[in-house]
Amino acid sequence: RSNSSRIGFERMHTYEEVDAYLDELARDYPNFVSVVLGGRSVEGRPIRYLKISTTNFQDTSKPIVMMQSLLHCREWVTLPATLYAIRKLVVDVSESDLVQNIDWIILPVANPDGYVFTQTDRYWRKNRATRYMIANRCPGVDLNRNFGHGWGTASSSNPCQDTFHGAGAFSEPETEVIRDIILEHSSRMALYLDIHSFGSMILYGYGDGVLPPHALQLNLVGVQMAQAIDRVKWPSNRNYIVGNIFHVLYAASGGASDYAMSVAAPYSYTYELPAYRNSAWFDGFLVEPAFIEQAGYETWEGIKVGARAAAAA
Ligand code: ING
Ligand code: ZN
Repeated sequence: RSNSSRIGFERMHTYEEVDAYLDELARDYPNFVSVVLGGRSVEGRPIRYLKISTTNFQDTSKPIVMMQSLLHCREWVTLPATLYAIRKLVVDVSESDLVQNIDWIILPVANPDGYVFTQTDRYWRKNRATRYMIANRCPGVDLNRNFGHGWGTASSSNPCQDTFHGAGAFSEPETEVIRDIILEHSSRMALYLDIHSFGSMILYGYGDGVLPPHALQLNLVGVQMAQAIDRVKWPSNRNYIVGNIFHVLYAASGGASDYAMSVAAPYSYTYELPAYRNSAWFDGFLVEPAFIEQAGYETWEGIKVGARAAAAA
């Protein structure tokens, strides 16, 4: 029977492979996993996500954990981190409390057009919107500047920039899909994780430096997640930093995790996974095959801690 554990961690996987894998999981675990078509990308690709639940999302007393990867398509290592979590939750069921007590929503490829494009243009970050082009140049909107919290206040209005924010909040179909998932489940979304790379950080809102009233709890759980990750790393690599987006990184508006926190999830983080190389700066986006599984394993340690803390809160 089940073949679906065959998506491995010895190499990266394409959009098509991941999409097929979601169908396999839904077929092999029909009472546990379903695939939902959230919408379509600018170029028409399906944006599909998994719902994982022992009670078919019917038990409205359960908290929900949502996670997504590849909103920025060059951040390839974020995909195996998400696939690893799926494996642990669905195939291995190594931590049964996490599926008994929590419903999960997992969106592995949040920017499918961009991810396909990075097969030939490796450092592309944005989506592939063409309607803002100037003299046939500069496609793309930064999807992590296109969400509705503080939109346009710390981002670029220049389509040629990597932080171009688009025509308005949720002007892009890719962010609309995520917004609709968050709003549909806002009453019980306990934790939202937007997985990026790189920098070894666990970041919380808001991107303008304003802290929410529960910032101390956000920081505390973030530190617990970071410690759990660092515990499984080589001592020389114990380097996770936890803090507010603005205070530890830079000002940024319209981010996904800010939006999720403002309307739904009390615990909402942007993960910056580590760079698994350290020569040139841009090398941090490249992924050494030997580190793919390690990235999944480390990240999962943090996800477990965050999920349990948020579900118990
Ligand atoms: N970093 C994030 C970026 O979009 C971030 C940092 C986090 C911004 C949360 C806004 C909100 O710039 C990467 N590596 O993409
Ligand atoms: Zn990113």
